[in-house]
This record gives sequence, C-alpha cells and structure tokens, in this order.
Amino acid sequence: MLYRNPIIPGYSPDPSICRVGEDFYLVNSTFEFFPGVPIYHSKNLVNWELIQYCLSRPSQLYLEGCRNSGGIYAPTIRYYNGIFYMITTNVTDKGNFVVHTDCIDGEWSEPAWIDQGGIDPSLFWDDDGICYYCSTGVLNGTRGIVAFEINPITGEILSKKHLISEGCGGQCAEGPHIFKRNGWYYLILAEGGTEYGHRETIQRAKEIYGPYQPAPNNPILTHMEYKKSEIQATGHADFVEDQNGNTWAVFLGIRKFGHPLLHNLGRETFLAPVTWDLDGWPMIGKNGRVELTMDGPLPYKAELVDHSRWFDFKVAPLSKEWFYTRNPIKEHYQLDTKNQELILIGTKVTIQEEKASPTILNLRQPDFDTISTARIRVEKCTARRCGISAYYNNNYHYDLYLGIENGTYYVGFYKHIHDFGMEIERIPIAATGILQLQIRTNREGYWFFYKTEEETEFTRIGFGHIAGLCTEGTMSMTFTGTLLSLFCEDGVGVFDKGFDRKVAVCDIN
Ligand code: 6LW
Repeated sequence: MLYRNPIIPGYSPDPSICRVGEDFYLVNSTFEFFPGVPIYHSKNLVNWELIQYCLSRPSQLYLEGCRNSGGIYAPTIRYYNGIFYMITTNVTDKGNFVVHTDCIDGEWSEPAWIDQGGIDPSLFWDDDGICYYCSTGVLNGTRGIVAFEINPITGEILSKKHLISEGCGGQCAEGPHIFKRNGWYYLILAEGGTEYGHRETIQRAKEIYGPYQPAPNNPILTHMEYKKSEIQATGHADFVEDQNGNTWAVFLGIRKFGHPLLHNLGRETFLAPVTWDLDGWPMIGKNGRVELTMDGPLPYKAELVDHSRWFDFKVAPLSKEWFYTRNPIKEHYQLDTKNQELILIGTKVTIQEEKASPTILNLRQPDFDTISTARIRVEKCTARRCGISAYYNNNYHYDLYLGIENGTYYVGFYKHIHDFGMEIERIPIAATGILQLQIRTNREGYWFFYKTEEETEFTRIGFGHIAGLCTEGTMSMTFTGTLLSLFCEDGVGVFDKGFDRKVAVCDIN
C-alpha cells in the first residue's frame, strides 16, 4: 500500500511510538514550547490525529527562562499493563522524568524525577515484568548508554547502573530504545548527531546489560551518502510491531528545499517498513534509504492528507494545534465565540525578547508552499503591534502587523535575523475596518501581503529569504522549525473569524 512521507509534517522531531491493539500512539519533542509532547493517534500508521499533550500543566513543564531549543528533548511513549508511560528530559528543569496515565486522552501524572543525567530516556519491560530504563549518560568517566531497573511510577532506581553500549563508532550515540525479539535484546541508537551525518544503528545481546554486538549491516538507516534525496538527516528511530506482525520504524528526517543543505520546516516525522534478514538483523526502508512516496503492508489503507486548515474562533476551545512559546499567561488569550473573535492581550514582552513568553500562538508550517491569512478588527485594537509572523524563534522571524503609534495606524513589516531587527515598511491605513494580513511561502521565501477593507486586491509589502528561517543559519544549535504565528504586543489585538492556513502553490506577485 502506498503512502506519503513525512507522516507528521513540519517541526515534529524525535518520534516515539507504541501500539495498543489496533491503535498506534506517537509523541514528539517540543523544546521551549507549551504544552509539551503532543500525542497523536492512528490506525493505519500514516494518518495521525492530535489527541492532546502529555505535559499540559506548568507543574509538569516549567519553561521559565528556557533558552531557545532548551526544555523538552526526545520523549519515549510506552504502554504496559493498562498504563501509558511517557519518559523524557526537561533540560531547563531537573532533567529526566516520567509521567503516566491510564487514560490516553485524560490527565497525565505529575513528573517523577529520575536521578540520572543524560538525555533521550527510554523504558523497556522484560517478560518477567521488570522495567528497565536506558538513556545517554556517563558512568565511571565513560560516555555511552546507561541502563538500570526502575520503578516507572515513582522514578526510583532499583538496581546498579550499567554502561551497556558506547555506540557503533559514530559520535553522539543517543536515542536508545531496547526491545526483545526471538530471545535477543536489541538496542537501537541514533548516531552521528542530528544533522547530515545522522544515522540509526543496531546491536544485540543475549543478556539485557550486554555484551552488545553491532549488526554487520549498520547503519540500518542513513542518507549520509544519499545527498540527492530531498530527505536528509534521517535517524532517531523507534520501532513498533503492528497487529499483523510487521515491524515499522518512525524516525526524524528533514526536507531540504533546494541545492544548499538548508531546511526551514524543522525535523519531521517519517515512517518506513522494517524487514528482517535470516540472521535476525533488521533494515529500515530500502537498504536504509527512504523516499517521499513509500510502499508497505500498512494495517489499513492510508488517505492522502491535505494539511490546509481553517482554524475558527467560533467554537471554544481553540484547536489543539495552537501552542505557546514558554509558559503562557492563559488570561492573555481569550476567545469571544459570540463575535467570533480571538482577543490577544499583549504585554511589554516583544517577540524578539530572549527567554521570555510574549503573547503568541503558533502553528507548524506543514509544507513549503503555503498561504496563511489572518483578519484584524482594526478599530478594536490598541496594541503597539499585532499581527502574523513567520517565526522560528525570537532571533529569527518576519512579521506583518497592524501598528499603532501616536494615534497613527499602519501596516508594518519587520525582519529579525540573528541579533539585528528592523521595521522595513510602514504604510498608514484608516483606523477602522478589517485588515487582512497574509504570508505566502515557497521553496525560496516568504512573501507578505495585506488588504484593507477599501481595497479589492492584496498588496505586496515585503519579502524574506527562506535562508533567514533555517535551522542551519541559527546562531545557537536549534532543534525546531518555522511556525506560522499570531502575536500581540503592548495592548489588545483582536483577530476576526479565524485563521486560514492553506497548503497550496501560490502566486507571489
Ligand atoms: C534529542 C537528541 C538529539 O534529544 O537532539 O542531536 C535532541 N540529538 O537525540 C533534541 O531533538
């Protein structure tokens, strides 16, 4: 059965997956954004619905002062004996922790913190019911993968710590997951770092703590030597066996947009079938390579998805797809369903401010070609700036907005790259009516348009090169992707009816 990759487009890295009967659940890392760790559900492994987030309360996810791409690193989701577990790291808080729930769309527990450094924790239950923890770590001065017995409810460590692997020769052995098959303990790892040298390797042992032997055909996934593919940096996989006994891998990859090795959409979630050779070694995709269109024995037929969405302000609550930057002040986001208005209360915190939580609502940019439109009720606004942004983080964003200064209303266009930000355009408009703000994107850039009530056509006001919103261009190592956002600073901003995010090839003139 044919299907399209990525299965979860836009910034959705470090996937982990589990199955309960015929239902699959998948989670991703979320860094400085709130709520943390989305949970998606699927029956066919290709079409995923966001059901909710594991970390939805500030007591579970403290992000005050969190640096860009700090916060939540790679999670693992597992199901055992009626309980779901999600284990991850908050690098800005106390490190590794586990939460659980017996109801996937209910509340998750408070974090149980684990006295172990490192990142990318995972859980594995052996046949005797003993639960094992593994993550990156350092033991007696040696860096590698650390494993021990754990109580997954309390986080208590129940055994001696063991260094079970130093990887298969690549740098940054991370993203470990242990599973058992035909009497072997398998340990899969991401190696090479999450960039263009990324790969997945596998080892196995007869005892859980090793010694682990690497597969003869490692790496089992990489595009390191496949530069002509649009998909790059594949790695950080998790395996799941479906109800028919077929094994699948979910993993992260990026889509580069042209000749240069740059990507703006973030690390996305991909799917590939896993095949096993006669010696019991797996291979992901076709000899470790994957494509945008793939074939595999899916449990159910996949639908072709259109990621175009109308996010309306008619029904509360807002769509779960919106998320905040760091811990939000919830009262600053109000929905007036009667008037179909989203009212944002901006503070003095601007979206260029470091390590802060401005008033901003974000959606993923799900593809290269998109058209996003917001409508502003000009006469109801008092904000210094309120509008729409192609937003990577506080250092990288292109903004289009209604500005109000000394009683003058205008459409403004602002660009921020590295440590330099500047308002490029300012066009005065009437202080009334609906102002439409639009961002059109493709593989070259972001084009900005506006339309007041008196005008019949959109007018182009500015352009920002796609390279300004790319992970590779950011000044600190970042792990996220470009978002399409609504924001408001210093006063009230009123958005009318809804936000239109279309995935479509657009006219940029
Ligand atoms: C993730 C780790 C990684 O936890 O990036 O480069 C981290 N490697 O596996 C954030 O995605």
